[in-house]
Amino acid sequence: GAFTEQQEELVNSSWEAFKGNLSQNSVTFFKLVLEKEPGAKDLFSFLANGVDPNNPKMAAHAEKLFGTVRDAAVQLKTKGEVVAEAKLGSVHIEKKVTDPQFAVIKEALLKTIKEAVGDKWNQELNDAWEQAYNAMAAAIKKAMA
Ligand code: HEM
Ligand code: ISQ
Repeated sequence: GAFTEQQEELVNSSWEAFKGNLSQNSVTFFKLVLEKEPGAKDLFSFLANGVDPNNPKMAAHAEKLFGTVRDAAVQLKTKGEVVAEAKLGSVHIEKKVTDPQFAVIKEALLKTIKEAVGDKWNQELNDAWEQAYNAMAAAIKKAMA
């Protein structure tokens, strides 16, 4: 269905909550990713020695990922569809990213948002992030094809 202004606001406000505690939220996120996908440490050089909260690269990558999903929400609201930059296709081809990995990242992202917003979490908030993620994942896969 259509992506509403209210859904975009839900994503935007929780994106601010995510960034407000970026370091801790990044740790939460990467721990969840590694639990489900231990091989991720071979994809991201800064994970080689486990989750190090003091490594600025970890927070930078998490911010980039969550920010790109937030951008998907903006695109959905303003033009009703999501287009990924060509570079996003080539990066993920080069890293041989698979469909099951897209599902792992989604679950970890949704759980991290839930922790980041605390008692402001609700199903509508979750659905808005999930819709934005699904649309960006589809756009990246299209750019990979
Ligand atoms: C790189 C976003 C899914 C692994 C990137 C970059 C972005 C991004 C923005 C940086 C591209 C650049 O350098 O300009 C996303 C989004 C995803 C997604 C929005 C889902 C909707 C995945 C999945 C995996 C993955 C499922 C596999 C676990 C990687 C890797 C890099 C990368 C390994 C290169 C990191 C580096 O060494 O700099 N992604 N990604 N991505 N992504 Fe994703
Ligand atoms: C996928 N793409 C870009 C950045 C990421 C950070 C953490 C986990 C997965 C990612």
